[in-house]
Amino acid sequence: MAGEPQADCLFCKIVTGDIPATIVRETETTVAFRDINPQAPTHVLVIPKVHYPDARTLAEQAPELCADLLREAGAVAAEDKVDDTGYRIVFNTGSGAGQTVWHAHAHVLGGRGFNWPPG
Ligand code: DGP
Repeated sequence: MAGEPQADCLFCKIVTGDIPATIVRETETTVAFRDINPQAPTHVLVIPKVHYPDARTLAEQAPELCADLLREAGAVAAEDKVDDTGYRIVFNTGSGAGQTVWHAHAHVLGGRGFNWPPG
């Protein structure tokens, strides 16, 4: 259920520290950590501490938390010094779009060039 910790959720376990991660920032409501399979020199995932299965549910049920995620994405980019050159924030939403972990997360990618349209 949205908002409730999920026993079988990988990212809930990163929030609790049961699964280790390279955490780069933490706030009262969010955690940011490096992706295990980076696709760019900067590839950080920003997640809400509370479980929501995807970006749409998060935006609909907790819009202020959704804004926290976007604010933190910018802070990560600034800390990694990729904000001047530009960075990409990606929410894969649904398996057809590549979502594999069902705990809402923003990918923050930077430090290289990007193509449009994305693959
Ligand atoms: P997505 O495919 O959009 O659901 O993104 C999930 C991302 O999570 C993917 O880029 C790889 C990353 N990931 C999966 N398992 C782990 C893990 O155990 N630790 C970390 N740091 N990242 C993980």
